[in-house]
Amino acid sequence: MLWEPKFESMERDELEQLQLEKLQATLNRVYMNVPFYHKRFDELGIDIDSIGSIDDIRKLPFTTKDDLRQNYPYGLFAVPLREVVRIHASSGTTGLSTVVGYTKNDIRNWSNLIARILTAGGITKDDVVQISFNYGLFTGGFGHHYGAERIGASVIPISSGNTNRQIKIMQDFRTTALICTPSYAMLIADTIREMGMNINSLCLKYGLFGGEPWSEAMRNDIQDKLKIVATDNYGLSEVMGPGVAGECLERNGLHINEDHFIVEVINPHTLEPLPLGEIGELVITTLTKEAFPVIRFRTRDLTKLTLERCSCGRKFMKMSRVMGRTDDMLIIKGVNVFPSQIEHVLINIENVSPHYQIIVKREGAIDAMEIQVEMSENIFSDEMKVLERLNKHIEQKIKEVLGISCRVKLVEPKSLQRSEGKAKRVVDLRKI
Ligand code: DLL
Repeated sequence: MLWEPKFESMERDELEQLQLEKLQATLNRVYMNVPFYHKRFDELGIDIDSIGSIDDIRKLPFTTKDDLRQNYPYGLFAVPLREVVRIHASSGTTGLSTVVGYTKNDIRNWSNLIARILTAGGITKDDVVQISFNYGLFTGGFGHHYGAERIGASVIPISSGNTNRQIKIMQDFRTTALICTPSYAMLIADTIREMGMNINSLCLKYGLFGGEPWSEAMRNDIQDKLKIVATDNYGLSEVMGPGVAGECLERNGLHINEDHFIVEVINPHTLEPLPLGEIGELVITTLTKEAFPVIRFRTRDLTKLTLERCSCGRKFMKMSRVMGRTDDMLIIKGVNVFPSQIEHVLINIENVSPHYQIIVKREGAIDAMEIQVEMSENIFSDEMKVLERLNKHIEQKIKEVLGISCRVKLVEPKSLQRSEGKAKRVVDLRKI
C-alpha cells in the first residue's frame, strides 16, 4: 500500500506553495537546459523570475505534440543522455512518434505515483496483479509494473494478447487484480463467458483500467461480468505515462497527483483558462520530472475539474472521466460529432452490444457516416422485421442527438474486431 496523506491530504494553501516552488525549479531547469524553451521564453519576453504565483503560469506559452515532434528524438530532454535510464515512445500512428526519457529519480517518482493509484483502487501487497498492458515502448506495461512492485504486490508481467492464455494464467496463478485497457478487459470477460467458465472459479477482485476512453455503462458491464471493482486510471506518455490521475474506490472522478503536476482546463478555441466545473482541454505542467519536463502541455483530452471533498480523505483535485479528445471530433456535413456521443446513444438502446465502429466516407462531394453496430445474441436470430425496426430506431435516435442522419448497419455478434490494446472506433476514409 502507498498512502501518503502528507501529500495526498495536503491543505490547498500548503499544496499551492509546494507547487509554486517546484514550478520555479522546473522553469529554471528548462530555461537552462532546453534550448527550445530558452528561445521561446526569450522571444516572448518572459522573465521566469516574474512567475511569483500559480496563476502566473498563464503567462507561459503552451507546448504541443507538434513541438515534441519537431524536436524528435531528444531535443526536449533536460539532462544529458547518460543520466537517462529509460526511454519510452508513443506509437506514432498519427505521425512521427514522440520520445520521452526518465532519470533514476523520475522512475522512482513514477513508481510511487502508480503505487498511490493502485492503492487508491484497492490493491495491496496481498494482491496478485496481472499486467495485461503491452510491455515495450508503450508506457502502460512497465509503468504499472514498477508501481505494483513498489507496493509489494505479486506481479505477473504477462503483457497483452493471447486471451485464452491470459485466462488460464488468471485461473492457475489466482490473479486478484487485472490491469489493462477497458476494451481488453471486456474482451477477456466475453471470452470467459464463451468458454463457459464459472467466474466464481477465479479470484479476481479489482481492475484498474485506462489508456483509452470508456463510459460508465462499460464500467458497469465489466464489473458485472468479471465480478470486480473497476477504477479508471489516466495518463499520457508525454507527461509521464499512467500515474497522472486515478480513481479511488468512490469511483467518481480521478484524483490528480497535484504535488507532481499543475493542471488547467482551457477553452481549446480561445485558449483561455476555464473555471472549475467547465468542460475543456486539459493542460498539464510537470513539477518534478528531470529528464523530460513539459510546460503547459496541451493534452487534447476533454474533461472538467472539481475540488469537491472526497470521502476517501484525498484532497487532490479530481478530473472527470475523459469525455473525448479535441482531435477525436469528426466534422460530418459541417456538424461536430464526437464518437462518445454515438456510444452514449448506443448504450441506452436495448439489444445492441457496446461494440461499434464509425466509418466515414465521401460519396461524391457529400460526407456519409455509417455506424456498424453489433446486435446482441438474443436478437440476432429474430425476424428481419424486428431487425429493421431496431435499425430505424437507432438511426432516429442518432439523428435526434447529432442533428444529422447516418446509416446504421447491424452486424453479427462478435464480427467487429476486438482489441487487446486501445480500441479503434473510427475509420475515416476521407483522409486517404
Ligand atoms: O495511454 C498512458 C496510460 C497507459 C494511461 C495505461 C493509463 C493506463 P499514451 O499512449 O501516450 O499513454 O496515450 C495517452 O490516451 O491523451 C488520452 O487520450 C488516452 N487516455 C489515457 N488514459 C485514459 C483514460 C497512455 N483513463 C492518451 N480515459 C491520452 C480516457 C485515456 N482516455
